[in-house]
Amino acid sequence: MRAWQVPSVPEVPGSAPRPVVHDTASGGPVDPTAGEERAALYVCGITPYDATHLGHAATYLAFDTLGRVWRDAGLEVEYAQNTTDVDDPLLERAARDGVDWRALAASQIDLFRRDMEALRVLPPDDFVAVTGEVERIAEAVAFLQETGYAYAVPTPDADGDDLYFDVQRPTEAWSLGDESGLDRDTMLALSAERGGDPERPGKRDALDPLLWRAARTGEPSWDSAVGPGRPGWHIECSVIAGDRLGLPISVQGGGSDLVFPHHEMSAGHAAALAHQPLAAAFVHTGMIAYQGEKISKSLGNLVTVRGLLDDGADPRAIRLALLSHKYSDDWEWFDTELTSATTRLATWDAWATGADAGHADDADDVAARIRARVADDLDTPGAVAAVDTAIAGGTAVTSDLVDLVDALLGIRLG
Ligand code: 5CA
Ligand code: ZN
Repeated sequence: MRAWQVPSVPEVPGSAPRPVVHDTASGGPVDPTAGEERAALYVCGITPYDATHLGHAATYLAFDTLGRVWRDAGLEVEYAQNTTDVDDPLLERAARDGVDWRALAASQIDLFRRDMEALRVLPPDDFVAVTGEVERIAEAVAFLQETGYAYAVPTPDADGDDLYFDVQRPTEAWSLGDESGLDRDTMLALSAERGGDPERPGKRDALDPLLWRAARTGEPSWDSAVGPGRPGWHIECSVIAGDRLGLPISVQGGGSDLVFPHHEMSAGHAAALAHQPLAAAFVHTGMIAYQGEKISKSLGNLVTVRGLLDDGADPRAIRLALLSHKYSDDWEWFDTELTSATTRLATWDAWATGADAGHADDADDVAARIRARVADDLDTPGAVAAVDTAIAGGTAVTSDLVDLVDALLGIRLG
C-alpha cells in the first residue's frame, strides 16, 4: 500500500554512534544491530477507526528518531509497518456510525498519512494493510496447525472452528513470558483487557490467543487455507514482519500497551513458525495521557494532530513538544506543552537564521553532544537541551548544525 511522502533528510558530515535502546525482554540496554550493517524495524501500525492522536504521533516519532539515528550511524534501514484494517474495534465503530468498515479504514489511513507527512515522519518502506495479507497469514496458521501449535475450539455459531495458539507447546526460541517478563496473574488480567478471551471455554490454556476467527454472519471473511474467516491480531504482525523483513528483525516496536499480549504472542508465533526469535530488541514507548487518562480512541479524550494543526499549530512545534519528553516515559499532555515548544522553536529559528557554511569547533562539540544523546536510548530531551545550551552559551551556528537538527530531530530551522 502507498505510504506517504518522504521528507528530505540532509547528509551531515560525521556520524552518530550506533544507538543502544532499552529492550523490554532483557530489561536492559541493547544494540539491536550489533555486528550488522542493516537495521530492520517493524512498528505496529494504527487500527484505522479514528484520528491520529498525540499518543500515536509520539510513538511513531520515537521510532522515526531511531531510524534517523541508524541512518546517521551509517546503517541501511529497512522499515515495515502494518495497518490493522480489519479488527473488532474498527468493525464496531463502522457499525455504530452506519458506515462501511472499508470506507472508514481507508479514510482514517488517509488522515494518518497526512498527519505523518505534516510531522515529517519518515515513511516505512513497506506500509502493509492486513486485508492484503490474509492469504499469507492463513497459510501460516495452517502451518501452525500441521506442526501442532494451533488447535480448533468448537465454534457452533460460525462456519468452521476458531483456531488458537498453544502457548504451552515448547518452541526453541520462545516460551511464555520471555518478552514481557510478567507473572501469570498479570498476563491473565492484561489478556482480558486487551482483546484476549481468557474466559472462553474449550481452550487448552486461558492465555492461548486467537489465530483465526471462523466466519460469522455479518462479519468480513476470506476463503483461505484454514477455511473462511479472518486472522487474529498477533499472527498478523508476526507474519508481516517475517515476510517483509526476515527474522529475526532488529527491533519490534510499539507502545507499552502492546507488551502483553501483543508482542509476547507475536514473538511466540514467530518462534513457532520460523524457529527464530522475532526481534533482537522489543522497544516500547510510554503512554501519553490527557486530562488524567491515557489518550485513547476508546476513551474519547483525544488530542489529535489534525486538531492542533487546524488550530494553527506549527507542525514543527508539535514535533518538538513530543520530542521534549523521553520516549519511554508515561507523561501527560497539557495545552501548555505546545506553547512552550512554540516559544523554544522561535528561539531556535532566530539562532539558525545566522547560520553560515563556515566551521566552528564549538559547533562540532554541540553536534557530537546531540549525536551522543540520541544514540543513548533515544534521549531526545537531552538533544533538545544540548541545542538550548548551545544557544544560551552563544555557540556560533553553522549550516551543518542546522542540518544535523533536521537529520536527527526532523525539524528544519530558519
Ligand atoms: N493496530 C494495533 C497494533 S498492531 C494498534 O495498537 N493500533 S492503535 O491504533 O491502537 O495504536 C497504534 C500505536 O500507537 C501502537 O503502537 C500503540 O501502542 C500506540 N499508542 C496507542 N495509544 C497510545 C498512547 N496514549 N500513548 C502512546 N502510544 C500510544
Ligand atoms: Zn502489531
